[in-house]
Amino acid sequence: MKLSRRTALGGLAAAPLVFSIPRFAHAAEITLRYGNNLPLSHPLNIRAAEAAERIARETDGRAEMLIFPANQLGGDTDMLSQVRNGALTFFTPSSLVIATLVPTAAINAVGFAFKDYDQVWAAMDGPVGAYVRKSIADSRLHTLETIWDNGFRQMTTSGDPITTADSMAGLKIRVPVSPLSVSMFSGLGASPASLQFSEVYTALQTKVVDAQENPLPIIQVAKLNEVQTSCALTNHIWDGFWFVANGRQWSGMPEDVQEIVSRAINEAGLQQRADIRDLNASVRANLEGAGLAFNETDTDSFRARLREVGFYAEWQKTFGEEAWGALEGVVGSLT
Ligand code: X2X
Repeated sequence: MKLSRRTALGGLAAAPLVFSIPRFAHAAEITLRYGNNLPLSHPLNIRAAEAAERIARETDGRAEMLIFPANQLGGDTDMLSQVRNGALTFFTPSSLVIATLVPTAAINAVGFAFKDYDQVWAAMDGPVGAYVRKSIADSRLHTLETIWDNGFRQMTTSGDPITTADSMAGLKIRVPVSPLSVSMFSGLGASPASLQFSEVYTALQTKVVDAQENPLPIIQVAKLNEVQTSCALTNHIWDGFWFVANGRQWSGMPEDVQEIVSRAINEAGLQQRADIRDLNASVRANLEGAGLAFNETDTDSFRARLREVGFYAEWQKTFGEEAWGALEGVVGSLT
C-alpha cells in the first residue's frame, strides 16, 4: 500500500490513498469515491483497498474506487451528507450512525441482544439485515448485502474500573452520534456525550470525557489505550458498518460494473469479518502489553438496570413490531 504524499504528511488536504491499483492506458470512465472514519491499519481499510484493486482489474480500468480513510473528508455526520448529496459514492457508517437518518438501522445495537457471532450473522445476513437494507433504500441510498464487522463494543475509562451497572453513575462517557447509545447510557445512569469518532482521542486526552466504548480492534488501531487505563469487557452492543452508496450514482452505473463492484465489496466484507475474528484472538493481549488493564463485568446488572428503566420497552416501540420481531426471531425474547 502506497500513500500519496499529502496523506503521508498527515492528511492536511484531502487526498485519496493511492494503492497498487493497476495502471491502464485510458482514464477511468467511472470514479467511485469512498470515505470512512477509520485509521489505515484497520482491516476495513485493508480489505477495501483490495476491493479497489479488484474493481480496477475486473473492469479493465473502466471503474476506479478512490478511498478517503480516517475522516479525511470530515466526520461521520459530514460523510453521511456527502454520500446523500453525491459528493461521495460510498460511505461505511456504523449502524449506530446511519440510524440518525434511518432510525430502525440501529436495531442490531439493542443492548445485550446477541450472545455470539453465530447469532449476529444469522440476523444480519438474514431477516434483520434485509429489513434494515430495505429501510435505508427508502432514503435513496443503496446498501450492499454484506455488513462489515465493527465488533462487540467494550467500555474503557481513565477513572475507576467499570465493573457493574453501579459504576456507570455520572460517568462522562463518549458515545457515537447515536440516539440509541445516548438512551442506553443515560438509562444506565451515565452522562453520555455524542462525539464523532474523529474527536474521540482528543476528548479523552483532554478529559472532556473520562470514558468511551468501542470494539477492541478500534481501541488498538486508534491507540485509545494511550489515553485510557482500563477496559471493561461488557459486549454491550454488536456494531457493524453498512457499505452504502449514493442511490443516483449507483443506479447510473452500467449493470456489469454494478455486479463487479458488488461482488468485490461483498467478498472483501467477508474477509474483513474473518480479519476481525482473528484480531479478536490477539488484541486483548496486545493491549495488555501496552498497559491497558482488563476486567470482567457483571453484565446481568447492566441488563437488569436497562429493563428497570424501560429501555427495552421504549425501543421495542420505536423500532416497531416488524424489526423487533425479526431480531427476536434470531435471539429470543429480549423483554
Ligand atoms: O465512532 C465509533 O465509535 C465507531 C468507530 O465505532 C463508529 O463508527 C460507530
